[in-house]
Amino acid sequence: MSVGPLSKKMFSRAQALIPGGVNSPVRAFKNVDGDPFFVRRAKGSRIEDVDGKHYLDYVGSWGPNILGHAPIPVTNAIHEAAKDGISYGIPNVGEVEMAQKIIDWVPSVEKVRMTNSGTEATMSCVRLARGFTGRDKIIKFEGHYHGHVDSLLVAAGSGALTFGEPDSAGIPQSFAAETLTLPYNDAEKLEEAFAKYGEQIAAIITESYPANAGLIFPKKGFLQLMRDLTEKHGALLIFDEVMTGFRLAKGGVQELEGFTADLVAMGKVIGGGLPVGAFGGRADIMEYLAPNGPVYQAGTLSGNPLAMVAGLTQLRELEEQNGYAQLTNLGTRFGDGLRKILSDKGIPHRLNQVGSMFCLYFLDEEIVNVSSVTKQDFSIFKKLFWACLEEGIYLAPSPYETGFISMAHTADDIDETLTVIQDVVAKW
Ligand code: HOZ
Repeated sequence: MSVGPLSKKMFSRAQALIPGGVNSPVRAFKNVDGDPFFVRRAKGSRIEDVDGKHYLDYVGSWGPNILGHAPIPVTNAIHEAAKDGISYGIPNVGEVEMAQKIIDWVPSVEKVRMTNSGTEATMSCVRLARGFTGRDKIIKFEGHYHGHVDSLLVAAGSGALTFGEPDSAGIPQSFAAETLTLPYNDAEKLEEAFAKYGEQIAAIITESYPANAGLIFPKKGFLQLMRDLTEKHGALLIFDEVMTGFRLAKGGVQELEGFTADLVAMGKVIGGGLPVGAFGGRADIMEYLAPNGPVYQAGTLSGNPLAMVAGLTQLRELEEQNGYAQLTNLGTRFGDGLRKILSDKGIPHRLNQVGSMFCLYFLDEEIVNVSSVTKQDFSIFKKLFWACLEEGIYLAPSPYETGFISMAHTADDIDETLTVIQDVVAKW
């Protein structure tokens, strides 16, 4: 199956003008061996492409659209706020309200600064950790993706895994040398790294629940081990909650796991679909930032008034509509239904799902890190992806990406999706 003629035409034009025809590699559909469709509009749980075909969307702009596409409270709030100015570059009230909301909701965050993306947030956390500790080395885990930050684009997940180039060209060896990459969920390797380099390690950075090599959960005790080792050796623990923050619970995985990090990177849901990131943590560490401290970090558009209002409105709606319970119900309905369909058909699989996030793996073993993920037969995923797209179900176009359900999805949407998948696999 391929996409419609107008999408094809637009993609040819885009490829002549934009590298690969896309502004973020994973959008190019390379990992499903095809070309992308171009969106015309989106509303609620559905997208319409330029050829007029409709899709039930399980990508949701890769996470931010937790209320669905173009939710009226958010579009109204943006519209109203825009009348008073689109950007000031001067402190505005929305920034303070957003800071208050984050500090109220996210355990461990005592002070917070806004950025324009999750990449900026993780990059700033790493710089701050280095500035605060006076050390250079960072530990990251294989298959964890923290945006396209130089020192973190080593053995990274998401697009970097997709294209089989874990180490991007253009990153000096000397930068990469300061990044120690370890297999996730491997306690022994983590202890060894601290035994060897403990005095030089500024921080561990970890995705709270790794969600860029599918969706992986920490083994029992692994988060605590990170906490204990960082404390013992005077290093910081950075939690990347860009994917999970505000999506799984008000306080993200820190709340779910009853766990606190020193610094937290946030993004996606917090911006209501506009380009937003944030990072925060212990006040004594955050005070190292300019203008109070020696670590420079800045942004002309950071704390943009429209982005603040969009994010605040989205968070308010989530709270008022008891969103997390609703999302968990939908996620469970989807997960249970999908497991049953695949089990009945005897298709080996693992479906990792928490709340409204999920990833389907076509192998039947516990997924502990990126080595487990790459064992699966990707051709099965591709077959499912295209068959679903044909029937108007848009799954993430890569087996390394996590799927998202929004509050605009209904139980009927979930059942429609399950029926499509059941019909698809019945023919296998
Ligand atoms: N895995 C990425 C989100 N964390 C996909 C989105 C992108 O890189 O454009």
